[in-house]
Amino acid sequence: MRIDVVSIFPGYFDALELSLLGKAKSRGLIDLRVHDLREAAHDKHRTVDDTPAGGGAGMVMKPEPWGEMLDGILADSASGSAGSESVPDGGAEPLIIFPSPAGDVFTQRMARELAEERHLVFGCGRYEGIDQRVFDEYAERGRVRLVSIGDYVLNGGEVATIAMIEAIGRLLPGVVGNPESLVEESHEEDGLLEYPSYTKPAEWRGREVPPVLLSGNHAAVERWRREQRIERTRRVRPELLPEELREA
Ligand code: 6GU
Repeated sequence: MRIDVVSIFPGYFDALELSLLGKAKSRGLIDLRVHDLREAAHDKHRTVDDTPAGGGAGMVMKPEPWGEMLDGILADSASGSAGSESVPDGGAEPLIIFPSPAGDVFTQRMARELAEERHLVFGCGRYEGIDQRVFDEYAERGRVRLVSIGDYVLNGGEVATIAMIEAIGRLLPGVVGNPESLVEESHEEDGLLEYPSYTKPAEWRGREVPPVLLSGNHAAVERWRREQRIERTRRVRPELLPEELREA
């Protein structure tokens, strides 16, 4: 998958060099390109923001640098450098995602959908947001989505973008070594939260690993884990419980 990120703080994305995602990048599974929006601002001070039309607090991101940057990325994508060989939706045009608290909420389901894309472009806004005409322009020319990572406010789209890239990236073929570890976890398959995990030693500070996990009885272990998942979900996130597990 190709991923382009546009931001005035490209340094945020150094974090994606670490761990599993960094390895996926160096192995060529993820082609991540981070762009500094200021490279497309041509005045002496490389200005990317201005006062809001109609007045009010804060600053708004100017449309021209966004237009130049996104035009360049879209032209490059169309010229065929996004590696259409290895992805199911390899022929599709890029999807532009603007992280925004006003967007659709990002979920594991959305991560799975986005993992099918050939080319994602993340446009990270700062300040009070980006001039509306940027969204309108690219929605008219192609595919645009506003996406929120939850009901709280961040200072910009960078941290939200990192979260989304990590959730999407780990679903790409070959990124996670053991694909089985993708199946049993929270929000996957049946929508239940994860069961608690333990390792050695069998006793630590007087706290024991639940005996069933040391019993060697595989069926009993599976039963216990499922009960734990249901109990935890009922306690912490009752709204996630599937209909048939709800108590009247
Ligand atoms: Cl995607 N952006 C910002 N600025 N704040 C958020 C968010 C995104 N998602 C939740 N809060």
